[in-house]
Amino acid sequence: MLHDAYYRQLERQERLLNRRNQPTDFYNGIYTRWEHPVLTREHIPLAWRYDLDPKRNPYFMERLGVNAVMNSGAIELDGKFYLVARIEGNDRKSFFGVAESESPVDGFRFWERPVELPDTCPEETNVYDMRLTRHEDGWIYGVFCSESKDQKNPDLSAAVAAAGIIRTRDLKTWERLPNLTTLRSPQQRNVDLLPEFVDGKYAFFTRPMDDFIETGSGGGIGFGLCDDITHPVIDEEIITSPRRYHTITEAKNGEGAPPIKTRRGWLHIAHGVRNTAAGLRYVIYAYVTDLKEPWKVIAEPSGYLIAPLGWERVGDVSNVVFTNGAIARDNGELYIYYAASDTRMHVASTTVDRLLDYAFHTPSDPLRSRDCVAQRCALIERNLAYLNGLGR
Ligand code: BGC
Ligand code: BMA
Repeated sequence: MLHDAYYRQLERQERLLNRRNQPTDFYNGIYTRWEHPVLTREHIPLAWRYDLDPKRNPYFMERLGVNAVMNSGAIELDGKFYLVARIEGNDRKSFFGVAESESPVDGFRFWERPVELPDTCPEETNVYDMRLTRHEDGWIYGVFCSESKDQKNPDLSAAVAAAGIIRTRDLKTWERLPNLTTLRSPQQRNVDLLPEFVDGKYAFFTRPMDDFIETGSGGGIGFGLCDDITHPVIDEEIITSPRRYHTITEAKNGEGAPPIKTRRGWLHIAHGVRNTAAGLRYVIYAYVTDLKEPWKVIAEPSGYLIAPLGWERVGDVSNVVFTNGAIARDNGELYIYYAASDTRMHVASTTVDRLLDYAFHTPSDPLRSRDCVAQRCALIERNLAYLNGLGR
């Protein structure tokens, strides 16, 4: 006999998992925001949190609580949608779990067990934020952050971030490769693998950093090539999307979902960070790079694509939206999975065509108030002239 509370919790969870999602009335013409989060800690199977045996757990209490479900990699396989979520226990350690659905916007259910990464780094303390790339070499790669205590620094919080790499064909069996070595950057986070070879080499978007938190001299999102993915070393990194003073990327930026191949270029859905009196503010922005020379930015709309709105603003790390997974379907639909405030996963939907229109026709940032107001006045003048023309 299971505990009464088990049946009540199960029923509650089933209601949540079967709940249909619907678009909100948020409008900007660029994407649709959906009402309900696609994954929360309430989606975590009860068997991952409770001891179900009433003899061992007479009070039916959580033995291993889950604090948050966020920053998920995303992929479509054989018509089904998969999110490889970052699940953070009450103990602050993160791990990965695969959630599957027939629909891109609701119905996500975790598989029976979380992912057990091959343990190849004894010093590794925490893993998070997996980016999934279906590579033309036939593998699906997961690139994630592997974090360890900085043994050289006596500061208790000093840590080292590196890019861990695993690969799979079915999201079930994972082979772990050595962590990425970037010869010129001591630390890495937010690394994405491009789905195609460049000059016959594996191409990574990186985020050079001097330190665990501060990017320091790291000028923005980097790009580098590596010959052998089983011994991944990048010598030179060049900067693609730079950080800029008094923009949404001033403090940091980094790749989000792995770049999406489109007829006009590689579409990037990245994140930018600025510092404020209330702490770091994370927003999502988009840019496009050249198909043949993927390090060259060819469209750079100004400002953010998605910023925390309403209840998205509140959570464990408030004022954050963060993405590391999107699904571009063969029919042109595009689903951007983003976490709100390091707490839960949301989805926004659009199409690749719409985002390309956004990327190529949103003016770029002129960087000064004076020029920004001139840019806006030019829009207003064109609109007044247009409306006048209609009146005639
Ligand atoms: C956290 C990440 C965070 C990073 C930098 C890590 O310890 O787990 O969520 O992005 O620190 O602040
Ligand atoms: C980071 C990321 C994310 C997180 C964000 C906000 O640097 O790598 O894990 O969502 O900070 O805390």
